Amino acid sequence: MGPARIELMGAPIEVGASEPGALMGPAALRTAGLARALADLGHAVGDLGDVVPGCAPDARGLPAVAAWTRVLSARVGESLARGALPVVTGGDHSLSLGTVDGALRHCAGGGRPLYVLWLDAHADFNTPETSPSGNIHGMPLAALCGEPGFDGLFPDGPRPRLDPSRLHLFGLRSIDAGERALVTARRVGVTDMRAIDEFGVVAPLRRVLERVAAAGGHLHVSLDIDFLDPGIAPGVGTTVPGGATFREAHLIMEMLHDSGLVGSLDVVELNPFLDERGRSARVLVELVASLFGRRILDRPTPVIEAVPRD
Ligand code: 6HN
Ligand code: MN
Ligand code: MN
Ligand code: MN
Repeated sequence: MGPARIELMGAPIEVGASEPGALMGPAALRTAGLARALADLGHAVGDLGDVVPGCAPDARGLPAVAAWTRVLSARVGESLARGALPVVTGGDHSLSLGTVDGALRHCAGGGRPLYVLWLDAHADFNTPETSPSGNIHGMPLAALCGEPGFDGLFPDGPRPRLDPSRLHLFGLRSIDAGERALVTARRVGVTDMRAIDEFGVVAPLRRVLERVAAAGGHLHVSLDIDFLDPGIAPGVGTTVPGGATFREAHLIMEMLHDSGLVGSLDVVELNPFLDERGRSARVLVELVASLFGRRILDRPTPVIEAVPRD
């Protein structure tokens, strides 16, 4: 049983990053055939187009990110209320301020706990005070968990916070000193690359999924393309060596599919300007298709590799 309907939305935001180009990410994922790949699996898929923020196109800094956060939170909330599974493509990782806020509000309304699996080379747990770069895409989790310094970012009124103990960072291999102190103090779950090298992806991920299942939770997955090794996904402004292999990432996607727990998904940080002939976009389409049920044995032999019959 899959979701009733998958709703794709583009979030061409790049104000949260210093490297320009991520605003082309949603377009590149369309060109790489994301919607078709999911429809070919038998899912009902709607591409709702790009989300439009209520701010001037040249707006910068926190006010611009706040405009994106508000509209994305509303769109994700509406999608979940329709019973659909929203997939938001970016765009830099500050877009998750909106998508996770929307999922948090939806879950709070239904009395369900929200869990977040953050597949990323980075912790994205800086505050304006701890950030060495000032880039907001390195801060969304601190803001969502209620750290100070983010006034005016979220819609007005009371806001459900992300419980840091329901957040799991997976694939971590680059963290700033200030955010490391916060991640430790807030008891965020971490499976860093060292743990993956030692134990593989299966045992640590299974523990995360079992917790979500036992709590009857909604799992929001945020896939930052820099989780992957730059050798297979060079199209991102913040590459860090030593990332996940295709086989590791693929297995994670299959486990997520089999769990049936994923309720919303972000695919972020693809920067087509830095990509090589669409490789990174294609890898992302392949991984997202696996998360939605494509199996190794369903993949037809590419014509070019087929053995001639006579
Ligand atoms: N991302 N920790 C660095 C910073 O500038 O705060 C890198 C953040 C990267 C953000 O990859 O989504
Ligand atoms: Mn729901
Ligand atoms: Mn990130
Ligand atoms: Mn990252």
